[in-house]
Amino acid sequence: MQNITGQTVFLTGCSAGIGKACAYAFAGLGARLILTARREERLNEIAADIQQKHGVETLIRTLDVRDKEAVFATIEGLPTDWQNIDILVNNAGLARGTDKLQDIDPDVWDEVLDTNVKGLLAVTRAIVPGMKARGKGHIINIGSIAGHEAYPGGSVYNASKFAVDAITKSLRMDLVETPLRVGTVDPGLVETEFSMVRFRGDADKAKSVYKGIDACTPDDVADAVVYIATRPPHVSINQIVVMPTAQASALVMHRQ
Ligand code: NDP
Ligand code: 8X3
Repeated sequence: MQNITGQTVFLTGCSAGIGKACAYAFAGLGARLILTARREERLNEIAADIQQKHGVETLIRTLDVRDKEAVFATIEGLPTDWQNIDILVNNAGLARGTDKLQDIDPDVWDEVLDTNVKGLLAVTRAIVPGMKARGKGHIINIGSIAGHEAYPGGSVYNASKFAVDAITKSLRMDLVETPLRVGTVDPGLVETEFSMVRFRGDADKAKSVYKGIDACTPDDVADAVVYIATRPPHVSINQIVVMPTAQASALVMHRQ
């Protein structure tokens, strides 16, 4: 296992769920963290708790990844001692509803694709040139089983996560002549705020997604992310699929 103490990790969407768990997991290994998301108050609470528990340095930036000008300005404007980002975790993302394509409000296409795809592109575009110049860097994207298999009512979210898979593979090729590494962690069901967001606060609907299933936790996914980040420099873990034991594919699961 590679020591990543003192390395700088830039995380998107770490005010909740998987991103938040990744922040704690990296802090536990002594990394310094740039914590980003839209909800500043949550970031403040998380940063304070992380500093208290792990004593690592943190920097907070409120950031909507859909705003590419803000993405570029935020990353360009980082204090000098935070500019050398070693690890990027592209985690910010969401789904909205499970409507059939013919019934989806077109604004939903923009929200989901602008976040999951164009947001990831913007953050990556802003950070990779510096990594390349320094000859050091690791990009870890959070994809999904929804990027491996389409399912009914998944058109837009599926498209976004298939795109994450394609971007990951293509970027790995674009960087093959460099020491940089690119990987994805692609989870199945993980119990987070994801379904509350997907179903716009309908708690019963959100709960039913995980009913009778011992779903993965955000920590299970963070565990895979730090595994990828702590391999020796000549080893690239390109993809990890993390599923609950009771889930065999996007739609095949055993509910108690
Ligand atoms: P949560 O809803 O719990 O967390 C999502 C995070 O993304 C929040 O911190 C939110 O922060 C942030 N976010 C959303 N939109 C934006 C935006 N425009 N700009 C910046 N940050 C944003 O969901 P998860 O933790 O489950 O989701 C994390 C990732 O994991 C997503 O990419 C999701 O697609 C993926 N995933 C989730 C699975 C699951 O079953 N939960 C399974 C497979 C993949 P804020 O609102 O403060 O901006
Ligand atoms: C989230 C998992 O199966 O709800 O990416 O699409 S799923």
